[in-house]
Amino acid sequence: MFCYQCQETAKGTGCTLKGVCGKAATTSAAMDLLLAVSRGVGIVSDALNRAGAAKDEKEIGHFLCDALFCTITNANFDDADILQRVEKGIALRDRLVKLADENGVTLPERAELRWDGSKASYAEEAKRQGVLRIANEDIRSLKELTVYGLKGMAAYYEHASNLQQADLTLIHFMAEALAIVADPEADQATLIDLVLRTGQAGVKAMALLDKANTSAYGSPVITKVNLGVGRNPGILISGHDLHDLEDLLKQTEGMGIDIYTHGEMLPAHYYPQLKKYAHLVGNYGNAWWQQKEEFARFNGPIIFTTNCIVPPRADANYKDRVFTLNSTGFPGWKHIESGADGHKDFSEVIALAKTCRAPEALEAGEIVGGFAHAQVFALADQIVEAVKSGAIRKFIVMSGCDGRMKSRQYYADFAQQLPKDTVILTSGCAKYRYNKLNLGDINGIPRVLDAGQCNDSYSWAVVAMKLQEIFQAKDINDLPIVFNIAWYEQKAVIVLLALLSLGIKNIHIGPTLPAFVSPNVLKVLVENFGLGGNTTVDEDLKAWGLA
Ligand code: FSO
Ligand code: SF4
Repeated sequence: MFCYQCQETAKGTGCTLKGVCGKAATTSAAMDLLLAVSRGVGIVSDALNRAGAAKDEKEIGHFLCDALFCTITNANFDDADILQRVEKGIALRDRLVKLADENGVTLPERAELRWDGSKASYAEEAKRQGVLRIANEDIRSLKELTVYGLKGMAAYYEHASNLQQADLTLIHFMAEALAIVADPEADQATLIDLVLRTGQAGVKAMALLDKANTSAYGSPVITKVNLGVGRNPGILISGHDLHDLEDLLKQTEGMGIDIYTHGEMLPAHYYPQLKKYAHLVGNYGNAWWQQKEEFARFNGPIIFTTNCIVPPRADANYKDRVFTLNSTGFPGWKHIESGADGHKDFSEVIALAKTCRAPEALEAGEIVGGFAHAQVFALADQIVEAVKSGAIRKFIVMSGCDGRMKSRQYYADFAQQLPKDTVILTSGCAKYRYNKLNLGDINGIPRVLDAGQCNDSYSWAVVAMKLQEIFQAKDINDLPIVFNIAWYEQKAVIVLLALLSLGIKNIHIGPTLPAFVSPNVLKVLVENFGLGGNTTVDEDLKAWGLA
């Protein structure tokens, strides 16, 4: 196997025997195969799009998003579940090829279309279709950068489509991008352009999800979230899909069961139409990587709506109480499919919860969040005044992910050592490094403003554009905002590409630079965008004039 798509990749270069995330070589092969089949579907769909031929757009969109999403780090560890997608994909590809034939559409000569899809050749084909099939490291780097961006975009699209939002141009872009990735002749200039276009499409995908979430549940508002526990049995829900949480809240109302969020689901508490449920009682625990210890003390059922899954220890006391949804999966865990009406039936989870003890408290107190763009705009006068008076010197966007590496202590230290006249703008699970540090406020404005999930980084781009307008700054980079982003998986890749496409420069990413960015591609990113890695807290504070 070879996989270097996340920040924790082995030795900072690539996982080759087994993933640091727990991904087995067989799972990696199944994912390589699924990505190849997705490229196949992309190639034919793209050709049909260009010819204006009618086809089942919903099926193609669903297949591509689900396939890409399930190969994201920590989303799916179930080989059989991944391989049934391969089978589905081959059938879809072949149907599309037939359609192309009937419509007189010429298809390019590609390995992804030549493979017959026979089960006997799975292992052999997976070997041919891995990341290292591309010999030139710069071409490989640009193609993988695109694919990882597409994975993040697919995840966001899936959530938006669960809330009945759609944008066919995004699905068409995914198909086109996959077709270019499959083209052995695609040169560096084409691929650099493709990376930037992926970022632009990423902005659209995040805007679509923002619209989906806010039109269904209202705009996030300032909210205090309880960190303690109650006496009722609980159900813990993790991941990003708000629609699944709503289904669960509706089905558990008045049953004496409390619902707790974990990890990236924390921002659900900020939405008026979700926080109105009295039995959505609090957030339990921290970022994804602490789940083994935290789940062991929860006592009730646990639901994964999306990544990030950490494989449990063999003797984990919770391993018979976990359920996966959507594109996620884990061998031995129960998977709940959506019904024909797009809703999920949680009765099995609820029946189990009734037999469980209440959760054990991990901590007590409250944290504050809910600062997505609408809430920040509502406070605009106060914020602008604080900037004009010098009470706020700088905003530091510290969005992104948390992870296991010790070097991530940097983010807690950086937050703590920031001067008191600075405000942290955050989103994603990176916040767990500093959202409980009590960093105080500036004239009533908290020094850590949490917009929400990783996709809500979109809010900070919207806020930056608004501030540019208010301060009549010529360039968005003239504002007192700097970006110190923590990354882990591929959703952070689409967030980064989206920020770059909006013209934001001098972004620092850490705790390490991506292994999949080759030295030459890095040079392009440094020269054009001033992108760089983080260094030490002292040096970075100095570089931003904050020491
Ligand atoms: Fe994973 Fe975290 Fe939200 Fe990331 S829980 S790591 S960018 O924030 O994506 O899924
Ligand atoms: Fe390794 Fe990350 Fe790939 Fe898992 S997702 S196999 S940890 S590079």
